[in-house]
Amino acid sequence: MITLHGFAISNYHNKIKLVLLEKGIPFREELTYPSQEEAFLKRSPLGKIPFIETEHGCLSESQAILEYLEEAYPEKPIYPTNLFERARNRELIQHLELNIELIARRLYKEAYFGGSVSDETKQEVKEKVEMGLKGLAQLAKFSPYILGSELTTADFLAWVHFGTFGPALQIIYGEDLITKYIPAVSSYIALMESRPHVQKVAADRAIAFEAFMKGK
Ligand SMILES: N[C@@H](CCC(=O)N[C@@H](CS)C(=O)NCC(=O)O)C(=O)O
Repeated sequence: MITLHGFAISNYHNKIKLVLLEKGIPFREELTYPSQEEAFLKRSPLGKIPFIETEHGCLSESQAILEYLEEAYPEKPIYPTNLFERARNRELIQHLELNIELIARRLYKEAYFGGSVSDETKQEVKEKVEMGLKGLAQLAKFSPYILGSELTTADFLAWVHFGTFGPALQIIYGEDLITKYIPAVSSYIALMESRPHVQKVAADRAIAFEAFMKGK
C-alpha cells in the first residue's frame, strides 16, 4: 500500500492525492511536514513534501510520482492514449508549474503565511505571471476540459494549482488575474468541483487551512 506523506494545504500534495483518488489506487495519507533532518532528507532530498513510500522505497517530486503511478497502475489511465495528446498534456503541466505556479509561489509568504514580499518582487512576479497566463490561454481549450473533450491529468493539476495561485494573486494584486486573461476558468472550476474526489480534496484542504490559521 502506498503512503502519501505531506499536508493538505500543499498544492503539490493535493495533486498526488487527487490522482490517487481518481485512479482508484489504495493509499494512506500521513501528515508530514517538510524537514531538514538527516533521516528526512534520505526520503526526500530537499526536505520537501509530497513524497510517497512504496514497497520499493521512497519517491519525491510530484511529477515523477504522478508518472510512476500512471505506469504502475495502468488500469485506469489518466493520460490520453494518443502519443501527441499525451505530450500536449505534459506541455500544459510544465507550463502551469514552471511558468505560473513556481513564479506566483514567491508571493505565498505574504499571501498565506503572514510574511512580506517587496514591491519589486511583486512587480516582477506580476509581469511573469501575466505572460504565463496569456500562454495558458493559448494552450487551454476548456471544451469542456482543459485540453478538449477528455478529462485528463492536466485537469487535476490545473484545478489544484488554480486553487492555490489564484487566491494568492487576488490577495496581492486585488484583482482576479486568472479570469482577466482566461475568462473560461470560472465555469471550468465549477465543472471540476462537481467531481466527488475534487470535492474531497477541497474539503480536506479547507479543514487543514482553518486549522493552520488557528495555530498561527
Ligand atoms: N517540485 C516539487 C515541489 C514541492 C514543494 O514545493 N513542496 C513544498 C510544499 S507545497 C515544500 O515542501 N516546501 C518546504 C520547503 O521548501 O522546504 C514537487 O513537485 O513535488
